[in-house]
Amino acid sequence: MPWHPRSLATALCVLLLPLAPDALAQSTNVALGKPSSASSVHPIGYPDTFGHAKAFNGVFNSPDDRWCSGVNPLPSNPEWLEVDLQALHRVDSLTLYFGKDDTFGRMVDFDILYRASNTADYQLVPGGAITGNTLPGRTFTFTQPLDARYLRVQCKLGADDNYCRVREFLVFGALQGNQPPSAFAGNDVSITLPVSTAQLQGSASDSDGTVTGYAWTQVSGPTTATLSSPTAQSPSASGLSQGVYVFRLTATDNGGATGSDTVSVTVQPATPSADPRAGKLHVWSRGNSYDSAVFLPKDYGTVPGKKYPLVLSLHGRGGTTLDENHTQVGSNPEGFIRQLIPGKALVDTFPGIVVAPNGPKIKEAIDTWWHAPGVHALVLEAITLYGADPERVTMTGLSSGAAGVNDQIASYRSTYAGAMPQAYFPPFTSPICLMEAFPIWAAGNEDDGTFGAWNWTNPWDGVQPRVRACPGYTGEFQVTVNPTGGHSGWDIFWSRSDAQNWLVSQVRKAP
Ligand SMILES: [Ca+2]
Ligand SMILES: [Ca+2]
Repeated sequence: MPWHPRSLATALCVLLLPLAPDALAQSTNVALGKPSSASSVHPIGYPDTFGHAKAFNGVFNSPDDRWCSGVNPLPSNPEWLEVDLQALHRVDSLTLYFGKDDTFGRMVDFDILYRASNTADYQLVPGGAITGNTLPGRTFTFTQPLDARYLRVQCKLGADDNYCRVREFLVFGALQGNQPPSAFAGNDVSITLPVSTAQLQGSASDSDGTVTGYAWTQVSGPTTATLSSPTAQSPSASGLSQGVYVFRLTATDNGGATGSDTVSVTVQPATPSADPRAGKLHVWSRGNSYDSAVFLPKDYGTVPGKKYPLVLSLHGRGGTTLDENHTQVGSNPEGFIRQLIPGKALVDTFPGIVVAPNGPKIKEAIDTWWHAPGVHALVLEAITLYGADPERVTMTGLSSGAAGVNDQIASYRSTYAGAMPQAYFPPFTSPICLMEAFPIWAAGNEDDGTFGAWNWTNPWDGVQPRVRACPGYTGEFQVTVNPTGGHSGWDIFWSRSDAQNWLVSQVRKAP
């Protein structure tokens, strides 16, 4: 018995309306007269006689009013017929009528496919893979309605002459309500001050229409940002401060429906730039009272709150660290600071601050015997001024500079974490065992008359053996003696990496 679409539609309404009278619109043949296409059309009378539109013209009781393929299908290369419903529809059922009568021109093997948009993949309708068909027409009813815009019959085998024939293809359903667009506000953004503008990247799509407008609003943030154009697809947000901002994109479609999405913009604090004096020498002018050459490490100023070790460097009698007018660091400053003049590799790696005061002139010549309270005041001021770590202050000096170091050991030892006197006699403190808690590394040449190697090292009353004999000695008192070289050699010693590391590795002991 042939199927009659009108009685089918009536049957569906009777079935569906009592279930959900308000939710579902009446089911009608929504394929009627809709645009169609086909893989091929039989050339006899093309296109009018057997064109694909014939399958959607509502005439199903006239056997020759049909689509007929132009070639025979293969299972691997089916012939197809497709209708575009022009918008997303709810599809409740399908009915197909095949050849011109019940036997000739049937489709034997075929699939029925659907998709919601032309960017989606085709899917088989439930029960839509048919093989060995013997009926002149078939109906497919779906317990769960399909969301479809495109429907396709894919014919793999026809009866008799193996052409594919569809007299009528009826699609029962109703237009879906307008689907809202989907909006994407872009990937989350992070910027770092001083950059204070972020580019927003909006996009949107609409499955059953077109996107007609964009609107950006600020949801939250530490300040009110300025949007270059709140109705642009991808505006910029400027005037941003440190913190997290959230913006919402709302897209509107041609049916007035909206979809929205949010994006966050994180504004990181600025990376501090290095102090302009970092990684080089500069003059610290103190009104001619121990004006100093100062070295600041390469990362100085980039790490907020970082405390650096500080090394006091004292030159010898007649040496200098500054030029005559104290406006520039001398080209060849004397003392440990000489390791940090431009071009030295240590400039890039030395992790400490070095303060190298310039001795005052006595009459016309530099004649430096360091003034102990004045040097100590300089060190205390430098700790504050340069943000040095008060637990990691050491001192080193050569010759009369080492005498200056000795004076600091004798009078202000609790300020310092260690001392490295070179080419001078040892300090004599009383009682001598007070020295054992204070790290010292002395150096000099045996044949240097001013070094007094004997006083450091002689086994009967040398400072080093006597300190090492103290109860509780902790092994921090060392002397490095070379046999020859006279009154020199300090630059060689200070160029040793173990000596350089020692100066910035000592930590002040509890007094
Ligand atoms: Ca027809
Ligand atoms: Ca829409």
